[in-house]
Amino acid sequence: RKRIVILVTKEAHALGDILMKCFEGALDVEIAAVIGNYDTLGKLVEKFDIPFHHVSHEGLSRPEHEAELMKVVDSYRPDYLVLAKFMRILTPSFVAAYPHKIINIHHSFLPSFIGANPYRQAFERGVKMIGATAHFVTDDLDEGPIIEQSVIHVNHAMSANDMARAGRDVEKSVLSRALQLVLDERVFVYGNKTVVFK
Ligand code: 3YE
Repeated sequence: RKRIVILVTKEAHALGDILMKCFEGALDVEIAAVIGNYDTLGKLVEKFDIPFHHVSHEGLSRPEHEAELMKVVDSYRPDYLVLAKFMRILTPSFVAAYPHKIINIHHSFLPSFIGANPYRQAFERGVKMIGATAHFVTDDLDEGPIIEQSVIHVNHAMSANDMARAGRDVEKSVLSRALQLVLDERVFVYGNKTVVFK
C-alpha cells in the first residue's frame, strides 16, 4: 500500500473527501499524516485517528517554513504528497525534493485562471463552464503536467460564491480520480504532459 502525506490550509472539502473515501475503502492508500499551516482542520483529521501537524508559516520566512514542513513530511517517508487546497507557493528546492511526487488540485479548468481566486476570475470573465485540474507540482505555479480535469456548466445567475460552492464537488472528484490513477501507477510524465492509462 502506498503512503501519502496531505497538506492543507483552511478548506475542509478536498481533505474530507479523501478521508471519507479511505474510510469507506473507496480509495486504497495509507494516509500517514496531514499537515496544515493553520490548525483549523486538526479536529477533523484526528477523528479519523490520523496524526495532524500544525506547521504555521507565521513569523517564518518561506524557506524556514518549508524546512519545518519538510522535516515533518520526511519523517513519514511518503510515496506522494497531496496538496488538498494547500494555499502556499512551494520553492524550487521543496519541489526538487519530491519530483513529480506532489499532486495539486487547482480550482479552475487550466490553463485558464492560474493562481489565486480562480472562481472570482471565472465570474468576472463570464465563462459558462468552470472546472478543476489535478496536476503534478513543478516550479511554476499551476503549470505542471496535468493528470485529470473536469468541468460543469455555470450561468449568469450565479455569483462567484455560487460557483465556488458548485466547484467544490468537481475539485473533490477530480482530485480523488487523479490520486487513484497515480497510486495505480497509471500516470507517466512525458515532458510537461502525462500519459494516462485508463
Ligand atoms: N507551488 C509551486 N507550483 C505549483 N503550490 C500550489 C501549487 C503549486 C505550488 O504548481 N511551486 C495563493 C496562491 C497559491 C498565494 O499566493 N498564497 C500565499 C500565501 C497565502 C496564505 O498563506 O494564506 C503564498 O505566498 O504562497 C498549491 C496552491 C498554491 C496557491
